[in-house]
Amino acid sequence: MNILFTTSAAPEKSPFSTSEKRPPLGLGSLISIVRNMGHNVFFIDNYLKPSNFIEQGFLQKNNIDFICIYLNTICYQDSLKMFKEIEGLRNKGFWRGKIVAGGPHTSVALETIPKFVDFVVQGEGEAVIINILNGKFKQRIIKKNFEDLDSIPFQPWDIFSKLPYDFTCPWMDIKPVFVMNTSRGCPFDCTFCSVGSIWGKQHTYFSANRIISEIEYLVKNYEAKGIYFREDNFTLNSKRTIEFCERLIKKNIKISWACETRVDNLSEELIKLMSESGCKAFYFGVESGSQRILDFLNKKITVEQIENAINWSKKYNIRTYCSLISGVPGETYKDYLLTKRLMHKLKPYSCFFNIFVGIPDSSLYKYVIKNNLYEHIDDNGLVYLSGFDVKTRFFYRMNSKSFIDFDFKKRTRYDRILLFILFFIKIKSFIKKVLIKILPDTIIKKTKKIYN
Ligand code: B12
Ligand code: SF4
Repeated sequence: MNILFTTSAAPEKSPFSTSEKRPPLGLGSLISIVRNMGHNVFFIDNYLKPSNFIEQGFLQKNNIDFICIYLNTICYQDSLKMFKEIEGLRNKGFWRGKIVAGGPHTSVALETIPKFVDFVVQGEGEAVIINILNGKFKQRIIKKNFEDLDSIPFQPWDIFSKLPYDFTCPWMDIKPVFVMNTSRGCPFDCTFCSVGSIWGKQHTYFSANRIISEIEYLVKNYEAKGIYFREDNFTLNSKRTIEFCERLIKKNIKISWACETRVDNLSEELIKLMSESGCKAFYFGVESGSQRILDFLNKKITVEQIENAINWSKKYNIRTYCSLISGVPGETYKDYLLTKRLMHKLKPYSCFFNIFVGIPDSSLYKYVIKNNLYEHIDDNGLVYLSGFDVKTRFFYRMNSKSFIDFDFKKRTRYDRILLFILFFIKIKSFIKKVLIKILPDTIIKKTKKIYN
């Protein structure tokens, strides 16, 4: 059979960055499984590069039997457009194949998926994809967990490596860096995160051996210099982390690697071992330097754990990136200052403030809706709190219209302080500009010397 796997294009405006283009690893697993069964696979990544393949008759020309689409909430408007175009073809009798939808959006907003979509897969696709293609499923909505992650074939790197994905990692000065995802599910329940409702609390993972085999394959066939573990929490299972590092060292595999992790499951001893095995960077979900906000987010970490993790990482030459959040309900300017001061004190390699936007099905989302704390909900169901526009100007130095077409009006006390600071910054730069214009060059040079 001819099977097409595809993704949806990113919207023109989005409160989440859509500029990082990496191979879609979930679809990758399914592509490899379907190929191994002898089917003919096609792949179009509209997120990487939008195409109007449906209009151009791709489905008819290639006799596609099944179109398998990855859905996420941010890109869902484009998915809807695709669905409607495909159904249009079917109604006119131009195409007779089936539509299969999967990906995070199927778990968080099932009700938004049109009834004419033939199969909707929630959660993992590995255990069900073959039976869907074989016509063994009679029900439309399917959910079946998959335990044996080690049995998943390697990613279709032959396809992915030829496409213009980002094969770098911002914290490693090497190339090519390949992304891997080696675990699923998270036992934590951070209120702003929707991973729990997509994957559940059960944590399943590739064994250290399975990860190392794919790394060896990437080194041998694609001259991989680095691996970036782009997943929720690479180090959740410490036993696996230790085994992974020890094997890399024992097998003398010279690869640099980076991972996303939490500050609470790292000890100095473990960081030392990770560094010895080639670990070069950590992406930490730090979120805040205010214990009050960390507790409100149910992050289950302490400021002390943040300090320890960053200081130990520095000691063993591991770069740290801290992902921060601002604009959650009840946050004050003082909370922001605590975060800012913590970052100044710890000096991570880099850090970035993300402005809170509620993702459907997360507990904070439900809390915001229940207590009517939002000022706007967009077409995808994302919720925006008052002052979103002030915070985009303050944290991103951008107008909120670059992210969402909406006029925010209400202000919290925190917003008013940020507005005052923005005003002060504007005045300062205005005075600077005027002084540069009116003062003679010699004085400006002298003042610059003094200040430098
Ligand atoms: C790594 C990652 C990225 C990477 C790589 C993305 C990628 N496409 O692989 C980058 C940085 C590029 C990225 C970008 C974005 N991401 Co992201 N990302 C993740 C992360 C941490 C892991 C993704 C992953 O590899 N999962 C493992 C694989 C195995 O799972 P999977 O991709 O979901 O696929 C499985 C199933 O969903 C299913 N399936 C998927 N598609 C299909 C299709 C069919 C037909 C079938 C049958 C089954 C099926 O089967 C697959 C195998 O089991 C997740 C969090 C998470 N734990 O999932 C967030 C996550 C998926 N991202 C999210 C978001 C919002 C985005 C962005 C929209 C914005 C952003 N910058 O964050 C973009 C969109 C990119 C895109 N095209 O999808 C959200 C999605 C929420 C939602 N409700 O949709 C998540 C859940 C994180 C969160 N904030 O909650 N992301
Ligand atoms: S933010 Fe990370 S640790 Fe918290 S629930 Fe989400 S995936 Fe788990």
